[in-house]
Amino acid sequence: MGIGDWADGLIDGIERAGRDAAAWFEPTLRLGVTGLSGAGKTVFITALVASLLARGRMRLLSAEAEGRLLDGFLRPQPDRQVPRFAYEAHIAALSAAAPAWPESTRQVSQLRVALRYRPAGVLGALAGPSVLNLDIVDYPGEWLLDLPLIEQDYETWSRQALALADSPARREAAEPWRAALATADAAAPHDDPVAEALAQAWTGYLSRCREAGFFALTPGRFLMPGDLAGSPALTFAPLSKTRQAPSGSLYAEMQARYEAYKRAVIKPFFRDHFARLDRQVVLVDALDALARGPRALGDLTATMAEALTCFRHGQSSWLDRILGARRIDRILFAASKADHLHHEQHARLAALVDAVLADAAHRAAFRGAEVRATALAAIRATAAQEIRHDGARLALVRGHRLSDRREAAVFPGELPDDPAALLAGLAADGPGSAPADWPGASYAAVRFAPPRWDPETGGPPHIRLDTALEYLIGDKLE
Ligand SMILES: Nc1nc2c(ncn2[C@@H]2O[C@H](COP(=O)(O)OP(=O)(O)O)[C@@H](O)[C@H]2O)c(=O)[nH]1
Ligand SMILES: [Mg+2]
Repeated sequence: MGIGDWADGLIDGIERAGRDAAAWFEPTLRLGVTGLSGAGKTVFITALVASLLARGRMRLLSAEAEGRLLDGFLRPQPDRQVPRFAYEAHIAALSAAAPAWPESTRQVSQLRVALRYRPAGVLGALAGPSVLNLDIVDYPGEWLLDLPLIEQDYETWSRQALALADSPARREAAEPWRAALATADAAAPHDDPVAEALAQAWTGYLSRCREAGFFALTPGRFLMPGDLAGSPALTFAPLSKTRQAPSGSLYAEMQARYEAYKRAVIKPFFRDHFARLDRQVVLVDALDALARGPRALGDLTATMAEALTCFRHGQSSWLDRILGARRIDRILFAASKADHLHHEQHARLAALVDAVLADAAHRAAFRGAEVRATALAAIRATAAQEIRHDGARLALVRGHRLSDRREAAVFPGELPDDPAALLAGLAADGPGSAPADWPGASYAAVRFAPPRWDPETGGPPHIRLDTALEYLIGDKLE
């Protein structure tokens, strides 16, 4: 590092200190928000931030209920290398004349909300207000699936990835990939167009799997390249080991790129983002997986178990070393979009997420973190309704369908009363061999348009967002 860089760093520091002098002494809490694609991360963060800026609907956040939460406001982005969460664009979409769901983002992003509060008790009355900086970090859950690759060599990863692509459930999605693979010669001299074609075929296979409802798709960054699209570290594919793979061969180059992916993509993510989190929300769209059928629910369960190994001790010696004594001390597992169900069924939805995660949660403690499961809707797009149909009482939800904005009452189906038994049955069938449909049950997967609401009165209507927040940050506002 030259003197110039050093001086720049210093000036940068002074500049920031001047602008935000108080921030130096203020505690910061880093809250990670993750979940697989479509789980509801962007909507969750947008609703959470809106609800902290105008707190009309946060009655179950105790600092708010006790009148101690004085103010919430956005602060400049503390980490310059990390994209800012596009809060304004998302809130503009949601509060437009015809409200629309925000665009999904495909990379890590972050936002800082400062909360000014009066500490509880005598101290609060004497000492005056304090400030907590809440840094919210949004990252794709798919990236967590890359952790095992750090300790896997190319040969092992290839063997497993190729075997999965050959499994009965995925064989169809892998058809074009197999055709591309058949034309490649691993021992031949490396040629960029050949490598690119293979990487493209592999990415195509992953995205067809995603459309079919599968989540276990490595490398995690291929479907969410962020700013790395097209880079050589993302231009590889699995190959079977050949007897001869001299240096300069396709196999050797793929192997080198795989190692570069680990070094330049996976490790920096865990080191710079994951390892710095204090608390974590994991959103799970369990209802969608249930509606897609046994196979999708089984895959979700297996994928979540895999993703959550990152939160446990002793799963990766590399990660244990990076984390050292640091740890996440609270994790909230939340079934998102609970407004798709009548509130009578919310307990069953929470039980379903609990069952989806039970395996992962109970096999080992999450590095000593406290763990809780809940069902919530970051934005409530429906109202509950009960009707009588053929003499039976049906508990429905009513909202505007996203497709045509017409009002519709939907009976999403009766959730299983014993989700653990249901999942045990799926696991017994073995991976990928579960049937595609539920015998004797069906679930409607309807997308609703977001509701209209007046941002002046607080954040959007929600279900248990305030309870979730109380669990995640309530103790830091005491
Ligand atoms: N009804 C309802 N739909 C939601 C909610 N959260 C997310 N969604 C739906 O799920 C879609 C994906 O959510 P998003 O936050 O973009 O998912 P991400 O990929 O995890 O960031 C949205 O476009 C909405 O259609 C919610 O709280 N209620
Ligand atoms: Mg998103």
